[in-house]
Amino acid sequence: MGNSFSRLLRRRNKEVRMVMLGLDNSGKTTILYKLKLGHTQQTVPTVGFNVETIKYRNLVMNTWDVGGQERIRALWRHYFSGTDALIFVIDSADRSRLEEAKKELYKVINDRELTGCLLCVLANKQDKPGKMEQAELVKFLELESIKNHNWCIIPTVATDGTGLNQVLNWIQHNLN
Ligand SMILES: Nc1nc2c(ncn2[C@@H]2O[C@H](COP(=O)(O)OP(=O)(O)OP(=O)(O)O)[C@@H](O)[C@H]2O)c(=O)[nH]1
Ligand SMILES: [Mg+2]
Repeated sequence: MGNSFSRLLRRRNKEVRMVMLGLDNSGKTTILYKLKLGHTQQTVPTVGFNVETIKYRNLVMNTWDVGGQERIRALWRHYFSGTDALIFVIDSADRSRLEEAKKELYKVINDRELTGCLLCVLANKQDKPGKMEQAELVKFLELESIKNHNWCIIPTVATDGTGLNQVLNWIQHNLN
């Protein structure tokens, strides 16, 4: 009885580590605070990181949001160790930088320290004119070629929260 109760407690409080990466201005910090607070915060470019604990169903998600400016991308790898789920955020409307985003995505997911972690690609800013749609992004980013990660792509609008629940839901379903 006592045993199964403590097992239940442990299960109810499963801690996971999520890391959010992506180019600067893609929407990572907006997502973090929308998830944490339920509303949109004014953001400034992140120099360093933000970290918040997000409770979702049986999970306690320690969520790291790391600044994406080019000169600080070399720091990303310091956040990899022990990551259960990588959320890679794309500004779907910033077509001139999609190639750069793709390059950074593959650099990250081929890092040994991220072997086996879940990969959730967010096609963010779907509210913007000229955005690339999900199906087109799958092709452009060649996601079908990814064999070393369980991956998904989810269209989102961070500013109003569209799709964010689906992100947490997919991660929760696919852990274990
Ligand atoms: N229209 C629209 N704007 C968004 C969306 N998501 C984020 N933004 C805006 O994009 C800008 C950048 O958002 P941030 O969350 O600061 O971007 P970031 O990825 O944290 O950037 P770095 O910290 O520099 O890496 C802000 O003005 C947000 O309000 C979205 O889905 N739609
Ligand atoms: Mg930021």
